Amino acid sequence: MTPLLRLAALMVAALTISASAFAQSSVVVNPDGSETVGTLPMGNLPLPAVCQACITVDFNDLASGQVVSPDRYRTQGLRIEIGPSSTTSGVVEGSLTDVPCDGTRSLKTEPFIGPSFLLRFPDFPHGVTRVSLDAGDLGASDSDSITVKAFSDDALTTLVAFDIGVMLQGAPTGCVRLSVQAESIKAVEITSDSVYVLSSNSASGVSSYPNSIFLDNVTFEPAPAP
Ligand SMILES: [Ca+2]
Ligand SMILES: [Ca+2]
Repeated sequence: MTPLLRLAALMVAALTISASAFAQSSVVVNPDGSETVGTLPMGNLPLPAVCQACITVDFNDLASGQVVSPDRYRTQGLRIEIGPSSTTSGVVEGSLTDVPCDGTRSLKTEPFIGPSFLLRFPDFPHGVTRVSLDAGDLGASDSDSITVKAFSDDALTTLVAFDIGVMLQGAPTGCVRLSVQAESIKAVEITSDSVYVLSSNSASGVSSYPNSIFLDNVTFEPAPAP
């Protein structure tokens, strides 16, 4: 076994342990440090970690399939765009049904597969210091390796923090809570490498569904003046 294969085998073993733990508990801390939050009855999801001056947008004001203009949540300091890592163009809209994170409305893109989410905080001159969010998918479906990247500039050239969460193929409906922290975050892109493996013995047995995730409970803390 080559070192790379051995590493891959170890990762699969760790993820398998994580998956079996998931089946027994609604909240699991994954090997990468993210938390897996199962679908819980409305109102039972733990609130985002308390922080002073935090602002949370829960998207519960949206109707099913309602298109979200980029500045809909601007009064709360949040702008939502389609991200540059998208594989197709699209729009952001309210989830249709069977929402995965806490039984409430979440965000999806239309089309569901392809467009990524980009969050900006244009009304805070020094950006925000932390962003947490819930991201996930309906089960049992593809695996979603979800990445949150935080940038210190509007042009997305300087990466200052990132977080990763994994939802395995076949995992039940659920979300991972991911968070990034830095002195000044101006923008956050959320992407997912999502694949469904029909046959691990054949490249043609792997289907890709990039960025096929739901998003909910975006929480952020405005940065103070330096
Ligand atoms: Ca919600
Ligand atoms: Ca997916």
